[in-house]
Amino acid sequence: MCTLCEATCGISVESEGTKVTRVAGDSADPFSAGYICPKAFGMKALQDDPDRLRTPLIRGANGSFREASWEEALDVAIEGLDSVRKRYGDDSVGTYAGNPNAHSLHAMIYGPVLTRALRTKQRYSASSIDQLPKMVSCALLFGGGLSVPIPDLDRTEYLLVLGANPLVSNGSLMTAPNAKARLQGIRERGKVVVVDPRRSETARAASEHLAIRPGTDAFFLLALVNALVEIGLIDFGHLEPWLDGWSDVKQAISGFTPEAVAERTSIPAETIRRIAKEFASSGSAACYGRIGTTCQELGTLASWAVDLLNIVTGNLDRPGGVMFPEPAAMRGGNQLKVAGPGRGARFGRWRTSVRGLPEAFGELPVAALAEEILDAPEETRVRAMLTMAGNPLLSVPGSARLEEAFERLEFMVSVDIYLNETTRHAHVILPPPPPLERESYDLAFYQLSVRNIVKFSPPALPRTSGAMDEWEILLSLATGLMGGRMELKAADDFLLAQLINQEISGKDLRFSDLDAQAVTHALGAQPGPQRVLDLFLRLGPYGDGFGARPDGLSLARLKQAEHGIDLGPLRPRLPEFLETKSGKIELWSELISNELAKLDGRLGERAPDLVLIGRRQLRSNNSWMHNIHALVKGPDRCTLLMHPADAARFGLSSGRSTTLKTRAGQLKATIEVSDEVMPGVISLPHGWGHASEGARLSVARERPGVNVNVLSDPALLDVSGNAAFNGVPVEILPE
Ligand SMILES: Nc1nc2c(c(=O)[nH]1)N[C@H]1C(S)=C(S)[C@@H](COP(=O)(O)OP(=O)(O)OC[C@H]3O[C@@H](n4cnc5c(=O)[nH]c(N)nc54)[C@H](O)[C@@H]3O)O[C@H]1N2
Ligand SMILES: Nc1nc2c(c(=O)[nH]1)N[C@H]1C(S)=C(S)[C@@H](COP(=O)(O)OP(=O)(O)OC[C@H]3O[C@@H](n4cnc5c(=O)[nH]c(N)nc54)[C@H](O)[C@@H]3O)O[C@H]1N2
Ligand code: SF4
Ligand SMILES: [Mo]
Repeated sequence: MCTLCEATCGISVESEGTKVTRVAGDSADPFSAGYICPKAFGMKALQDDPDRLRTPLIRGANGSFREASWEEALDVAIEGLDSVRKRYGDDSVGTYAGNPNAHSLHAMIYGPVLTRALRTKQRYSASSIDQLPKMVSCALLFGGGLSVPIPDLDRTEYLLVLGANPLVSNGSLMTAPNAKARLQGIRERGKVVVVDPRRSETARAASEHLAIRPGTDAFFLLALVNALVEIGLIDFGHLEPWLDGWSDVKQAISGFTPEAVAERTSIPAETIRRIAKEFASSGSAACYGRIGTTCQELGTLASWAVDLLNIVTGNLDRPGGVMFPEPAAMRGGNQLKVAGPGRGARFGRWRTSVRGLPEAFGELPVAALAEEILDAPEETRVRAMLTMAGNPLLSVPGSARLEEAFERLEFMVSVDIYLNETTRHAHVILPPPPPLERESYDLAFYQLSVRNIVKFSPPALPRTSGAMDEWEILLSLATGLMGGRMELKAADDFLLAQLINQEISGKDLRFSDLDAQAVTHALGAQPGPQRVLDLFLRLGPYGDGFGARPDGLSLARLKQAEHGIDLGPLRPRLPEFLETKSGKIELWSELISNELAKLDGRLGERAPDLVLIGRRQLRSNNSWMHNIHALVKGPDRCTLLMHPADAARFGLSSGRSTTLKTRAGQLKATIEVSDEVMPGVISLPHGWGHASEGARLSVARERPGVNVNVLSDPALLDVSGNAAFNGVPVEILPE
């Protein structure tokens, strides 16, 4: 399984000894059927990359790194973090978990163990620069942040896409290998409409593209709902008995008519009316929004409005609409829910000390990290950081300030495979093996998949001798920080015993008669992530229940299915996915009411003259695959797209560079004039800017590009605390 993005494509890896000779698509994979994208070949290049770290590094007093033994590096890391914590308290150590954690079985299980060991409230992750608004809106509507409805891509007759480019990203919050073919299938059955300020690759392959002004998706979506009210096409269908709050919503949104929002969105009223009618009268329809709708100032409201449209047309939780996957192994989320009222959503249990931004799902918004290091009062200041598989210095808004902040840290540890823009600030870097040297199972993304799937990949290659596995690194740090390094097998046995108790005494009473000792025995003595996965699978919805259902799933059985097992299309799950206090779908809430008031205030506002949005590229993977020659060769891709009319008014042309300025910073970018973007909108990809002194990225350095997040403004946030990368007002400075 390729672990580079959410699509989870099956790959076949051929090797001679420890050398990969070939990577190809696995045509027997029941989900991806042989499909791969160019990044999959990067798995081999990543394995071979001489710059990839293979031994721990310790930074000396002169600032340069030296290789160290695992024992020494772990001791220095633990001692350094512990000493800051002893001097200033638990919250003086911050943690940041980046995107690749979600793709690692090891990190998914042992990362949280390490974070808990630190006992800090200063926890950050890439969630708050990504999907947090969708999690908040799902928590409000359904009670759980991971209860995200997924488009039933293979059955829907009408797909309305806002701010997503699955032909390039390969799908996100929508695990769907070969999105291109699946979208083509929808076009053959019906229609695909893409709403995006840029005529993206997906827009070009769609039936229709609507260019929308950045940040105005909530206006557009609510106007669609209003148009349906007006023509009498609201039809909740099977959802009717489960809805709460529609009359409040209906009243609060009534001002956002197609006419009222047309100019603001730049989509004509008659087009809005037509799309509304098409969506509601289609046999089935799914509305789907991604980065363009989450990473904007009204991200939570836009994400909520996406599902409002699905709900008022009866398309939630039915085939061809948006549905809730039922993963084989994943604690929490959609799995093994018991119908009945739940605890509902709670946010803001603690706050950042400078801006008072609320906690959500146990984490704080990472756009606040720089000030928590630089400006917080002495007593609450962050003085040390632990980063795990993250590159915040290229990924988080306000990079210049964050750089200054990281320079100020007293101590820093990074678990990472590269010495890059972020990890160069660390005192100790601990590199896990590359993906092909470890087993994988996607605990996160089958929670978000367009079909129910299970796949397990054993390590494709033997682990390099002397290397430590990712789980061993994380658990060693955790035990060290909990009171002293412990023998790993004993620590893992202890952890497993805790998990077994949680699982069999959980709210699902199906397993309450299981005996913990028998379960422990059945899972075997070999420590590590595999027996934890086995526990999850066996107690999961398809599991063998340790004997209760003899033909059910276990890891041993899954291993026999080399290419994975297709568990079938998504099935309706109402009401078992509901965890709201009322036990219903709660359409109305205080947060939504406040956001609607905000939206109302913006209706009459003039749009900024020029705004910045982002874009992804097929051969790029956020910030960290740019050291692979095959993926970066060719012309410079870090270009600023600008509409010909804007180029003319600023006197600019392709190939020239210009200085851009925002409230957060300024930088020079190379122009690419193109009518792909709408007038008044410019686009720059993220993840570039590899010119940092001291990073060990010899290939990336040759085509450094520029770091767009110098321009992104840490003050532009959605109500969830998520960064608004899209719709940032920009000025072009005269040369
Ligand atoms: N302007 C702008 N900024 C954005 C975005 C945008 O659209 N526009 N998108 C945002 C989004 S959606 C995301 S998810 C974030 C990503 O933000 P981050 O997660 O901070 O950054 P990545 O580029 O994914 O960096 C991954 C890091 O993990 C390391 N790594 C890779 N594989 C492994 C592994 O197996 N184990 C370990 N321990 N380390 C590994 C890499 O060397 C790298 O340092 O960026 C966000 N930033
Ligand atoms: N090749 C590749 N694949 C990736 C990644 C990668 O870096 N490279 N990153 C992975 C990650 S971490 C993620 S989160 C996913 C993201 O997956 P996607 O969200 O599908 O990817 P993006 O390219 O960020 O698409 C966002 C789209 O939103 C548009 N947009 C910008 N502002 C607005 C707006 O205000 N309204 C609307 N309607 N549209 C807007 C942009 O023009 C862009 O086309 O991709 C994943 N897959
Ligand atoms: S789409 Fe590409 S990067 Fe994503 S899993 Fe498939 S092969 Fe890997
Ligand atoms: Mo992401």
